[in-house]
Amino acid sequence: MMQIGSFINGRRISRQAPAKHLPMVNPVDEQSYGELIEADEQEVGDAVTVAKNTFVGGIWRQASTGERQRVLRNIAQHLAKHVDELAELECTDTGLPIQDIRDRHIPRMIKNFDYFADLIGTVTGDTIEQTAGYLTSVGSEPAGVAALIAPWNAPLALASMKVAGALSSGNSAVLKPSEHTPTALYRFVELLHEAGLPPGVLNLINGRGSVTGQALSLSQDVDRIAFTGGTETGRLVMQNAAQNLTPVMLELGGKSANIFFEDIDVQKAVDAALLGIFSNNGQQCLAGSRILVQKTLLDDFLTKFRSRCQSIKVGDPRDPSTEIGPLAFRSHYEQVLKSIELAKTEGELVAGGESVTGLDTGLYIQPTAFLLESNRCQTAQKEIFGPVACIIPFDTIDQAIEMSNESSYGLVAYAWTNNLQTAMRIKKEVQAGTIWINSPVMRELQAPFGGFKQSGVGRTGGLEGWKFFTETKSVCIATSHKDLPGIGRHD
Ligand code: TXE
Repeated sequence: MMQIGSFINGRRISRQAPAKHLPMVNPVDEQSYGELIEADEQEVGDAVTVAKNTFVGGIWRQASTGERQRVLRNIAQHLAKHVDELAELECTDTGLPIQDIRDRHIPRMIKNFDYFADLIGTVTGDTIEQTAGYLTSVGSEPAGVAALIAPWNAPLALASMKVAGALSSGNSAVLKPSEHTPTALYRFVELLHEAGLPPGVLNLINGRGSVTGQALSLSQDVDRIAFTGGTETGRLVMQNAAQNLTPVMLELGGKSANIFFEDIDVQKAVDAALLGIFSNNGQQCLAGSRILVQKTLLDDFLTKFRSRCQSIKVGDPRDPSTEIGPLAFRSHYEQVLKSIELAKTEGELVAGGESVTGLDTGLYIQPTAFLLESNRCQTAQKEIFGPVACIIPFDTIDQAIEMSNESSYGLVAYAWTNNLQTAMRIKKEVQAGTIWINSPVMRELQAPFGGFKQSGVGRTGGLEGWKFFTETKSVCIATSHKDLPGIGRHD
């Protein structure tokens, strides 16, 4: 049986002390395919210490930019040789459709390393000479040890962005995957070492958030915490970080508006709405989970949306034709079913509304949608993180903007219109970190990603995301002789 524990200082750790063993479960059949050996506080401390010592030792921190670029590019090439293996592990862990993993997640993972390799070749500092006789240089340095806490909904794609971002400037790191999805990231870390990453630079610990994640986020030797996950957990991580005043970057949940104006072709609207809510099994922070439809378009939209929901292929994620796989793990699946029951009391069922019958095993839920009268009910306000859409009608652009913003979240928004003025108002007035207009999700690598309001703190990716893992240093040099006041010298 496969066993996964920590990977510290370039080596698999086989724990001697008694440890908690957690089953690793495939959401397709709920069978255990291995055991996760949880890192306790002591082992978390060991990983952080190794990361810190490696940082201080300088093997990576002091490597030239060219050397770090070479390793990062080697990593990208090496990962590209292991697509099949990584895709299968990720599919077993998460239940995400394998085709999606191959087409979207893995290419993104590879590009993250090439992108940050390129970026560090362009970073420059400033010199300031406004005061005569002085030259001040302003530059950035790696911050130290980065704690990288990853989620379960897209482990490779999301963790690799943090890893590549943190390592590119010379930091060391400790990565903690979600306890629900550890295997692909374990192999990923091994592959990075095979590609030439020096031991001790990236260390991996595994276990539950309440044990392993908690110890990591409370560690005094951690200099940055980058977290992706739920808003409630994010709040906890920020509280932990506050103990040591450790800067945090939090990428949290969303309940994003996907707005359809009446001038858009209804077929296109249905395509875009389905893609926005049902990609990634509905488990994505950037889901367009509130579908706002202008009333004049509504009847036609609902008819077509309902019939398309019924023909979506839900099933085994290993089948390349599957469009929606099982939810990632049982407690989450049960939570989503609970949200569906609540929605039945708040809105009108448009499609789905049940777990899938006819499949012998697996955590499958029908593609589900509700028509809601109000944007204020719980179903419209709470992130469900499954294949469950809310459809809410509106009359005017003012109402659409107001509803989009009437949310504690502000991660992304989508809008579909052929009217330039409408598009420009959305761009200006919708409160979200990223807005896609007439566009499916397209994560430009240079563009920072993150949320307004309770969708997060800071930005991941791009130059802004990269800077999070650095400290800014100003160094002032006197360029001419300076007479000093000579305190206490009275001759
Ligand atoms: O994720 P958690 P959960 C949302 C989504 C979902 C909800 C809850 O709505 O239903 O969050 O998901 C680690 N200290 N998203 O509870 O707990 C944990 O081990 C340090 C949105 O399953 O946020 C895992 O590695 N770490 C989302 C990571 O945090 C802790 C992605 C995320 O898990 C910790 C996932 C602690 N005290 C869920 N407790 C997105 N933004 O894409 C847990 N963790």
